Amino acid sequence: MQWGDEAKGKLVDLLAPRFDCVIRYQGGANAGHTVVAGDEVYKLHHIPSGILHSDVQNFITPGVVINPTTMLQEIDGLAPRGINVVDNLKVSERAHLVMPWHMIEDATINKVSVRGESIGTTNRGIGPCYRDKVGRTHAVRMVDLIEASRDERIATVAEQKTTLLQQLGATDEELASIAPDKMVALAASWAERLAPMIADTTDLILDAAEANQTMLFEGAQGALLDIDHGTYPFVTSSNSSGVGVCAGAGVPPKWIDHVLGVCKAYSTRVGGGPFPSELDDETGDKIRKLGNEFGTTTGRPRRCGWFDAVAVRYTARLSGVSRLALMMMDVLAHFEELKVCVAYELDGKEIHHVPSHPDQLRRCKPVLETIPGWNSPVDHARSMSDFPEGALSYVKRIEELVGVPVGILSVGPDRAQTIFTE
Ligand code: 2SA
Ligand code: MG
Repeated sequence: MQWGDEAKGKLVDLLAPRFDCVIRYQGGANAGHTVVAGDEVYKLHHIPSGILHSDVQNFITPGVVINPTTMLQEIDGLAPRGINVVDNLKVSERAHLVMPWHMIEDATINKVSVRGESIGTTNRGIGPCYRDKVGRTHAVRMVDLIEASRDERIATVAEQKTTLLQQLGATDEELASIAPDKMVALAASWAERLAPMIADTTDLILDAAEANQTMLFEGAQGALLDIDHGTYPFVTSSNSSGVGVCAGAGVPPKWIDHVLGVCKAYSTRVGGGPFPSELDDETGDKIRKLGNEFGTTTGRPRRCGWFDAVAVRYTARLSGVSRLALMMMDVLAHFEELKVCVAYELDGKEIHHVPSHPDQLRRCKPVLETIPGWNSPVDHARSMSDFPEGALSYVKRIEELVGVPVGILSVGPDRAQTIFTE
């Protein structure tokens, strides 16, 4: 519901046993989903967070971009921990591949200042891969790996990319690393290992839906990073809000009957872009420390701020959210007072929407409402009656401001630290 890192991975893992399928529909290895199971901590990037449950079928669908090298590393890291990915994951033939040249391009993009600020991408080749997907001429898809024309296709694109990257100022070393013969060999090695997982996921998912199987769609990044509806251009390159499910996974809207909006009890943002409720002070540092707010993929410190009800009300409406999951409540347990952003002041006027121009959003000053802190730990809470009155008032105020009831509260990374409100 925000700018990512709301602890979606924890919830997907927790809810997965109630579903037949868990499905990733957008993004790629820029995602960092942390799942804690007992003493084990899993950091997932490509692999859906349903993978820890052996009777759940996981899918990576056409809207996702895949770096096979890092996906195979992830699979190899899970195998010794007893997680059998190959038998429980299907990867779409239609999904696009993040190629080594996309990583080089991304590093170039990150040096470019857009409207006075760098986007601050994760350097995982995401933007350049989606750009090639939309551009069509230089794209490589999963299905290309298992077709007879593979070597020719890869060599042709590698040559074209070498010319393009030369113009972009890539170094000789970078260009040598994407030499056509190297890329052809790499693609062949990927094909060998990925072949058992490559499938027409669109067909499989439609079959499953028609057979009344249940599905959980796992978003990555956050709704405010959505390419069409987020804080453009400081966004990721996919539809990371709820509206991305149908296009990315290949399911008609009629199959979606419940949307759970995952948000933190405060706000964070990693990378560039305006952030009206940001706390560039000791309070922000305190949230970062208590919440361990550092990027799962890149380790970057996350920017921290108060809960932004203007932004979350927008994304809740956009994604059709029926229940909120309010995460990281434990992090707010040690404050005398808390604030919530209830409106923005833009050029002397109070507004209640997220402006579309980054300069306007940058000029927005948060209108803050002060709420007394409850100042006592809640990480032990296992039912609603374990929460102090102040914490419940905070939750109630967020429900009012966002206009959606809270269905789940989370007070720590452990599966047991999750409270269902009804
Ligand atoms: P990109 O790499 O092209 O998708 O970057 C574009 C913007 O999207 C942001 N973005 C993210 N924001 C929060 N969490 C993400 N995943 C990782 C995590 C990030 C990390 O879970 O911590 O480790 O740094 C994620 N992925 C992309 C990114 O910061 C840019 O603002
Ligand atoms: Mg994350």
